[in-house]
Amino acid sequence: MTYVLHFAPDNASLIVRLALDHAGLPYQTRLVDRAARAQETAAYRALNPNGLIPTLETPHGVLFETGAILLWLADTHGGLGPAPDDPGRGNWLKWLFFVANTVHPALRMTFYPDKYTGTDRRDQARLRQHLQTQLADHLSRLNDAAADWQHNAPTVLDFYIAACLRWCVLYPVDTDRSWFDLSSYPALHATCLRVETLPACAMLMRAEGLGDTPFTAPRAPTPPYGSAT
Ligand SMILES: N[C@@H](CCC(=O)N[C@@H](CS)C(=O)NCC(=O)O)C(=O)O
Repeated sequence: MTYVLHFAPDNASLIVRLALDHAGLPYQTRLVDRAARAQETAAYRALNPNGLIPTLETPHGVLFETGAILLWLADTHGGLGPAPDDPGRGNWLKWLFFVANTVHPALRMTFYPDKYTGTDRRDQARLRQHLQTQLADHLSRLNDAAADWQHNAPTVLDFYIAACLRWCVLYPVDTDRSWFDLSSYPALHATCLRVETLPACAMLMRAEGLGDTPFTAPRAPTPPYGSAT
């Protein structure tokens, strides 16, 4: 059995796709049709009870949560991050968990504020503004700590960070996103550039219609099929 990646274009599944392609691992894909809210169906929830994307089917069971999938792939296959006995492993793990536990959830709340505050638009705007201030701070810290997590070879953490930064530029589509400027974070910009030049990124760009500069100068996706939101 090869892996099966349940994905939607420009969703967090793109990070797992990058990891699979970078490691040269065979996998199939299954589109989660977000336009039809397929992530909420009983069939999808049987795989991922949280109803979120991505999900990865493996010979050892179904995995969900982006950070867990990335760490599992890195540990299972190597070449995607420092091995458990690498002296740099601890510092790398700290920031991997920071991105998975703090940066990604904060972004998620800016994308779907209604799921956290309810339907009042002013509450949603207040939450979003507060989170964007926090995110700018989180990204500064991540930028300043690059020596801890940027390794000689790209790791799944580079993929995770590049995706989060892309989303800062593009989402939510109907709001002011001027709080974010990639050039303010030189180390994070370097990560975007590094990821963008990988063969795995060329595969991702084709598969999900992410344009020529998906991380350094993102544009709205034009996926061959499926929808991002
Ligand atoms: N903590 C989850 C978050 C994943 C997540 O927010 N996925 C988004 C797409 S990028 C999603 O499924 N959105 C659909 C929804 O919330 O209904 C993870 O890391 O896998």
